[in-house]
Amino acid sequence: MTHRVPRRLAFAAYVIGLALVAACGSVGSGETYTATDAMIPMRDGVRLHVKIFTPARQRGPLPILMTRTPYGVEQSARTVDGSLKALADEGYVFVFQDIRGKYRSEGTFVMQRPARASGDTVSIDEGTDTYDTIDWLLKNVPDNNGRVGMFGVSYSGWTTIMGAIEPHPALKAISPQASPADMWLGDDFHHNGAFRLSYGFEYAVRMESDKEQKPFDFDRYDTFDWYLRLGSLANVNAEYLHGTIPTWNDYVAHPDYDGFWKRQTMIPHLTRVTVPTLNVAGWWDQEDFYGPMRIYEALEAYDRQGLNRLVVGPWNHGGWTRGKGDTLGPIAFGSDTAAYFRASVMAPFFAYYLKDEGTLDLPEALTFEAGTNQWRRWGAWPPTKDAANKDLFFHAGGKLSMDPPTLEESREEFDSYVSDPAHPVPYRHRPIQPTYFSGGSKWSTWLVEDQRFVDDRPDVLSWESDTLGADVSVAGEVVAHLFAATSGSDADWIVKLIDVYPESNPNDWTMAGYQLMVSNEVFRGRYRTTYETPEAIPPGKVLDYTFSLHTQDYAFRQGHRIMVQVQSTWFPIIDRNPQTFVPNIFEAPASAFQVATQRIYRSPRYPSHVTIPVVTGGR
Ligand code: PG9
Repeated sequence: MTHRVPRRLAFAAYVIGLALVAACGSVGSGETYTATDAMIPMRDGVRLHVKIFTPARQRGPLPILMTRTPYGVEQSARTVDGSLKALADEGYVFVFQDIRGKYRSEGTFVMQRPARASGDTVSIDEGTDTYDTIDWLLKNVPDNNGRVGMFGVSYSGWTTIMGAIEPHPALKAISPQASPADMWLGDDFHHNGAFRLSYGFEYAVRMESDKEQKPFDFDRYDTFDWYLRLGSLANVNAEYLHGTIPTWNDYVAHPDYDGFWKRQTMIPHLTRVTVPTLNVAGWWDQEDFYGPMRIYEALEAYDRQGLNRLVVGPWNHGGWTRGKGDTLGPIAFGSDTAAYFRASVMAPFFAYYLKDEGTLDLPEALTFEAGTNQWRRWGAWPPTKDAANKDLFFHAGGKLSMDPPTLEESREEFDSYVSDPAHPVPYRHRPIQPTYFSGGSKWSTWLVEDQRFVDDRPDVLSWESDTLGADVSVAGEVVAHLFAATSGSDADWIVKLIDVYPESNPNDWTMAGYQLMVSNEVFRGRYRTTYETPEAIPPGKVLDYTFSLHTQDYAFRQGHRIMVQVQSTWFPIIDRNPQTFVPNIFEAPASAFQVATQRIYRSPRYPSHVTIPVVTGGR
C-alpha cells in the first residue's frame, strides 16, 4: 500500500493550510490513529472545535464517523481505543466535535437548542452546525469516501438525530442512542410532568455554571438529606442559584407542557428522515429510555423504505458502550450483550451503509429478553402478533392475579396509605450520593436495586401473585390503570412492576427473594385531564389514572412471582408533590406541603390493575 504523501503530513498540511491546526498526536496501543485538532467555521462565523482521528496507515478512501458532544472531546482518544475498537479495527476517520458554546468551541450553549422552524433558512441550530461541519470535513479530510455516519449516546444521541432532520446529502447512516425526545413527557427533566429534581437541578448546574462542566458543591454526602432540607423549590433560586442558571429558570417559568417544551422536542420534525437509522436503548436506562423508544416510533410512522431499526438491550444509560454487558448490578445476563452489540450490530450496520461491506442481518427490532436471557427478533415493535394483553388485578390481602376482583373478597373497596412529604420514600438506598459524584455514585444502577428496601414501608403498597407455574414472557407495552383517591388536592402516583425471585435459592442466596424492578413510571395527578393545564384533584374522589410504564421484553420465570408496588413519593429523583394544589409547584410555599391519605381501589367497580402484553406465540 502506498500513499502519495505520508499520512500524517498530508493531514497536517490541509489543516495548517487553513491555519486551523491546534495539536497533533497518536493514539492506540499500536499508534494506529493520528489525532488532529481543527476549528471549523459555521455559516454565522462561529467556529467549532473538532478532534479528527485518521488511521496512521490508511488504505484508500474511508468514511467519516462523527460524534457531537457538550462534554468535551479531549478524552476521545480513549474512546477510539476502547468502546469504538470494533469500528476502529475496520478503519474509519473519527471526528469528535465540541458543540456550540462548549469547551473549545465558540458561540453560546443553549440546552437542547430547538430545531429551527421548517422554512426558516436564516437561523442556526444543531442541524445547521452538523451540516456545515460535514461540508467542511468532506472538503478538508483527505481520502474520505464521501460518506458520513453519526452516532452518540444521550446528548450526543440527540445531536445525532437533530443532524438528520435536514441532513447533509453525505450523511448516510446514523445511530442515535439513548437520545432524549421530550424533556417534559419522559426524559431527563420530567416524567409525565413530575419534576426529576435531583437530575434536573444537578445537570443544569453542571452544564451552565461553566463552559466546561462544574458540579454543584454539595455540603453533604447524602443528598436525600440536602434536598429535604432545601424545602420548597422556590428556595433553589432564593438561596443558591439566584437566577444564574438558564435551564433552572426555564423549569420555573414553564412548569406545564407549554410551547417551550413543545418547541424543544424534535418529534414533530421527524416526518421526512430518510437516513438509515439504528435506534439504541437500554431497558434499565436511568436517564433516557422514553426518548429512544419515542424517536424509533416517530420515525417508524414515516419509514416507507425499511430504513429504521431498533435495538434494546439489558443496559443502563450507555451500557452498550462499556465493558462486556454480561451483568448490570447483581443481575446476570448469561452473555456479553454489550460486546455483542458493538461487534455484531453496530459495526456491521455502519460497514454496510458507509463501506458497502457485508450484509445487514438486522430485524426491524432486536431486543434482549432478560429472565430467559436471549436476543429476540421482531417484525415490529411493540409486537403486533404473538402478544396478548393480560390484566394483573389488585386484590385484598396484597394479592395480584389475572382474575378480576369480586364483591365478596373484602369489606373495603381499597387499600390505603399515608403519604407524608416530610418523610418521602427514597428512590434508592441511602446515602444517595450526588448523581455523577466523582467519589462514586450508585446512580447508574438504581433501577436494578432490590426493592425490598421499601417494600415494608407503610407508605408503599404491594400486591403479589402466586408462584408462577410456568414462564410468563412479556413483550410490548405495560400500562398502569389506577383507580385512586387522595385526601389532598394533588398527588403523585408511582407504579412499579417487579419480578420477585424465589425465596429459596441455594445456588445464589444473594438473589433469594430479590425484587427486581422491570417497569416503572410516575404520574403527576394534576395533569390527569391535560398536560397543558393542571387541575386540582377533588379530595376524596375516585379517579382513573391510566399511564404507560413503557415497553419491555422480559420473562418472569417459573418459580418467580410478579409484584406491583404503588407509592406517592420517590425522592429526590422526583420532587415532593406538596399534595395541596398550587398553580406552580416551583413556587409552592412551605405551607402547601401536607400529609395526604391515598386510597388505591381494587373492587369490581374500581378494578385497579396493570396490563402486561404476554407473548403467546413462538420464539
Ligand atoms: N442524560 C444526559 C442528557 C442528555 C440531554 C439533555 C440533558 C441531559 C446525557 O447523558 O447526556
